Amino acid sequence: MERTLVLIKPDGVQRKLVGEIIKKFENKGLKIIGLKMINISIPLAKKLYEMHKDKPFFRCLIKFTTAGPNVALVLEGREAVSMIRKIIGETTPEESRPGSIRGDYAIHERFNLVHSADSKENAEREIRLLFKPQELCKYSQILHPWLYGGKGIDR
Ligand code: FUP
Repeated sequence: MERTLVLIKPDGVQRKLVGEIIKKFENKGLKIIGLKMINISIPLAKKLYEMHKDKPFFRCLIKFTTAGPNVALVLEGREAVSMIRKIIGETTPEESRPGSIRGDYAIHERFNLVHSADSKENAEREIRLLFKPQELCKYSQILHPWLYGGKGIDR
């Protein structure tokens, strides 16, 4: 099953939207396999966003990412990377559809509450940056067949 990295950014924590945001992922059927609150150091923030290092907003982005605690999650599910990008919405809040996290709760492109990896490769890279292997939990969920089908339900 595909997995990906999500960060609830410092604005999400300060605005008390952590529960609301996690609820969206859980309601969709995604499984939480890693979860922690972290202060991201400046060097780690620079690694996380290294693809943006030449952008004019890089310095402000690093300052913002390190301005307060983040909540990091590893979520697992079918097509997790693209499903989660849809749930989050577009980078620019005005282009994000109502119903998406940024569409409903964000008003500025930097203070857009949530980050999620944009490809499977980046998801694995970001998971490695933020979680130790032993911090990820393997477990089965009783709901699984009601989300994906299984013996006794559709076969
Ligand atoms: P996304 O994948 O939607 O999180 O967006 P990007 O990877 O393009 O950008 C990463 C972060 O850079 C955004 F979440 C917010 C920040 N950013 C700015 O601060 N200003 C901009 O003009 C664009 C992005």
